[in-house]
Amino acid sequence: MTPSASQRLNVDLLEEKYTAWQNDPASVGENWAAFFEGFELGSAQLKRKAVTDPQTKSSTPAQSTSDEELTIRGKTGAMVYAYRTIGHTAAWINPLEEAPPDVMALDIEEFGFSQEDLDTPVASQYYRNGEHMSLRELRAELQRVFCGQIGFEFMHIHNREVRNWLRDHIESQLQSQSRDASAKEQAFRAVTAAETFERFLHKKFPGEKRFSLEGGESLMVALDTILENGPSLGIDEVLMGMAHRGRLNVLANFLGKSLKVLLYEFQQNYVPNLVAGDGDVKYHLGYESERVNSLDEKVDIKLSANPSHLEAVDAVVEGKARARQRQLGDTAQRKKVLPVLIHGDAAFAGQGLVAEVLNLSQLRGYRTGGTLHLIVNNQIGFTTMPEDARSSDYCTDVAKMIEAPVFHVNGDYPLEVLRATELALEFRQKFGRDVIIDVVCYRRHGHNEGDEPEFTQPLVYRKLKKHGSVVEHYGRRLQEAGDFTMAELEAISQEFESRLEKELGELKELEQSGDGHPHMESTAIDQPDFNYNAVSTGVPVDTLREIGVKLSETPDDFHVHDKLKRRFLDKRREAAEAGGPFNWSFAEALAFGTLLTEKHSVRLSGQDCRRGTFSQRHAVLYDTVTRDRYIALQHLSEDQGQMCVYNSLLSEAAVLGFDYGYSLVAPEMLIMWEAQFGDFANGAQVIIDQFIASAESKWSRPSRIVLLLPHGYEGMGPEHSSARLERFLQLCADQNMQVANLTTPAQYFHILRRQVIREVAKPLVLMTPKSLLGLPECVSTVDDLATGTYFHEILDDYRRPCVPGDVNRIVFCSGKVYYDLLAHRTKEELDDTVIIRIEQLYPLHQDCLMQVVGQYEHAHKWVWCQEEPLNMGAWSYIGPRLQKLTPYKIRYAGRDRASSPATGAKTIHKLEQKKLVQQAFTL
Ligand SMILES: Cc1ncc(C[n+]2csc(CCOP(=O)(O)OP(=O)(O)O)c2C)c(N)n1
Ligand SMILES: [Mg+2]
Repeated sequence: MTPSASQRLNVDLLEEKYTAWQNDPASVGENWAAFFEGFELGSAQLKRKAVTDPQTKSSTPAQSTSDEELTIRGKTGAMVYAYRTIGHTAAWINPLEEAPPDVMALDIEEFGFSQEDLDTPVASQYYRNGEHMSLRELRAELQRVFCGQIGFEFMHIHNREVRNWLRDHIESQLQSQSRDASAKEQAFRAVTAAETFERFLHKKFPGEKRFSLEGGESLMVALDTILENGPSLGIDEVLMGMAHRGRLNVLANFLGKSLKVLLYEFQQNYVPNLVAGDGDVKYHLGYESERVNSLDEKVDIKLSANPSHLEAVDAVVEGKARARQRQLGDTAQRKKVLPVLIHGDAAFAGQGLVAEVLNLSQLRGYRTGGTLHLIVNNQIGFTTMPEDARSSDYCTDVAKMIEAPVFHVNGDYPLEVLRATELALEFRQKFGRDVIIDVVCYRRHGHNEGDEPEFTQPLVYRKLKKHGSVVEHYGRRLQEAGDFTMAELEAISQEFESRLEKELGELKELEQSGDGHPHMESTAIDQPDFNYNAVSTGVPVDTLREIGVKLSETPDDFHVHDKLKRRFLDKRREAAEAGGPFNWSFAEALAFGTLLTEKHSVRLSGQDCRRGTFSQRHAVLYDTVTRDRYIALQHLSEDQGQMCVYNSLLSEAAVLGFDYGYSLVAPEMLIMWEAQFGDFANGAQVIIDQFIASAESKWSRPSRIVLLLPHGYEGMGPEHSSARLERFLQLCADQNMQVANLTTPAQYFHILRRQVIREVAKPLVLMTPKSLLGLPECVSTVDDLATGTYFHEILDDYRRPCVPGDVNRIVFCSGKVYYDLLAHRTKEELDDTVIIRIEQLYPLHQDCLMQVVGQYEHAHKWVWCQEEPLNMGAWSYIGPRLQKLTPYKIRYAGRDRASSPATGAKTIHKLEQKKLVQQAFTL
């Protein structure tokens, strides 16, 4: 069999390195050197074994006494290398195991040593600079470093500097493990506060869902370490995302949310103090606070509200962090704002969004300087055990795809969690990369407090009954080491319990005295009521010309592709100078350009959006000789806003989540996410349903995010026709967002500008065109964009073929089909029909619509025409609304009910399209 190209490459590389090492061991780096030393050792032993025992095929090295050709150094190097690489498999990271795993691959015999060698002095130039020690000492030391209560995974990292930095820090921490009494006490306080909080709630509100942290209390030590060490490492702000587990505990004990308020939320008669909307359950709410550490240093901590959908908040937190970094001017280093994501073991291993968000972490348009991931690995997901929840050994293995270091820590050892977090923080600040802390623990109760875990996990839970709490284990060790007395530790527990009792007592008094509810801190953002007031989005003609011309220019020494010069830039210049015609993409560029010169920054992200899926945008031009980039939108004026346009990774959910998060923090910017085709937006359905459509109602968090979704029937098949307009319309209520399907470049220009300029903030879902991008009739002129013009929710028929009183039929439509209808009417000279465009479907400007149709008092035939099948498109949304305005039955012209959005055959498409257009004028 011939080896594959990659295999050949690896073999070639190995040979090359091997030869180099034979000539000069120092020339290949220490890991390769250790590898070859071990390799020579093994192969020499096998050769020897084959000579003495030709029958045996075992690869286990024979017990050796002394071999001239095998150096002690070689064996030692191989052993050190093995501990660094797989030492974590022998670490005692599982608190539910009675002993650490016995890993044969780390037996000294594996490296050619025997038990008689234990007192032999050994050394490797790759460990402690060749320091000599007995084999017994070396083994003990390697065991302590790599097989204690932390399992370090870092040898998968390709970058030598990063890997060696980790190695040196992990190995040098050996000497610095001892902590002073105050650090020990602080860790004890953190786990005790967490345990007391849960036990108190358990006692006072039995059976109430709280998703107890019990078993995973050491999480609080990790958070505490961020607060303590963050400021000295340059961290000013922590943006957090987390799911249900331990959330109330984190709110109370890390973010400092008022205990009275938290306890109040548990009361039977609790009524939320909503600004507007429908609110959410207590364990989904966000919170923001400023915390001060023991050195009096401040850190802002913001926990994002999140939906039940596990891991969906990750992308949102990353986007928020990026926007904050921009606001703080920290875009070069990204050290000041730290994203912290807390995950469950089952969710981290199971949810695809995790991989997508990890994949964002080093990308130009999305990086946030590294995220600290904390896994509350309670070794269960609801009732599902790890063996049914993942195909990997560790729940964290997905993180290796970005070569993140992973520290697995035994959750019964708070000080080890402290150590892992210190290292993780230092690592993140140094390298700007993600790092994972896997706190291996257990879940004391059922999934929630109403669940009986013994139905499904009888053995684990029987074992857990005998397993003391984190506080008990840690407290016992502190006593045994003589650090604290039993009485001192009990006093700390008592202090927390008394505080909770006091808060609950005061709350009851407050209720009894009728003095009202405790003060509710809220992260809600209030905003003005929605209205249809026209927003002045027109721009002076001179400004449009000036910007238009700049958008057609490149620097003198820039080599533009010839076709782009002729067909794109030169045409733009002509249009800019002549006041039109402006096509869709030029109108878009003018909207961006005018906003930028008005000092609003603009961010556009999505797959291939720099060029544009349909080669229409060319926001970034590439030099044909050097591939240098030129972004004309960044060169409009001295003090303009910033134009950020990024091709994204091939994900919908993570990228839309990210941009949505960004939009929450940067309402002054125009933030857009573009789907390659609108169909693909359903890959981000969780972000659309759980955040974009409902976040204002649940959490009072407004957003101005824009979704650009190419949509329209052009015979491109089932997957490139529909952005599922019907789904967006179904999500609409309470003026939660705007959904529009436009027909002119000017309308596009105005709606984009309105999105930033308008006071009220609402997401905007835009069905965007494909064929209209190049349709000669689909153009606007400077008069349509000039001062005094604005966006029209409804477009009356300005090409009306007769006087209003003679109109018999009104065809209503939205989007691209307008041009098909117009062509048909012109061709067939159907001069008793007007075509009214509903440009913004939601919120529907009913007054405006009534005013328009009011002119056509003799029109008894009202038709809704759409390209989509009957069960899709806007019909089921708009039909009943139009019906309210007329006593005559609304007629439907469109495709028949269908399970797939569009046919795969172009010929059938054409026939269907012809039919629906004809129906609009004949039904
Ligand atoms: C996307 C999604 N699917 C399913 C659920 C239902 N669910 C809630 S918690 C849970 C188990 C989570 O396990 P894990 O991530 O290990 O967290 P733990 O509860 O153990 O802390 C499941 C399946 C959900 N919330 N989100
Ligand atoms: Mg779990």
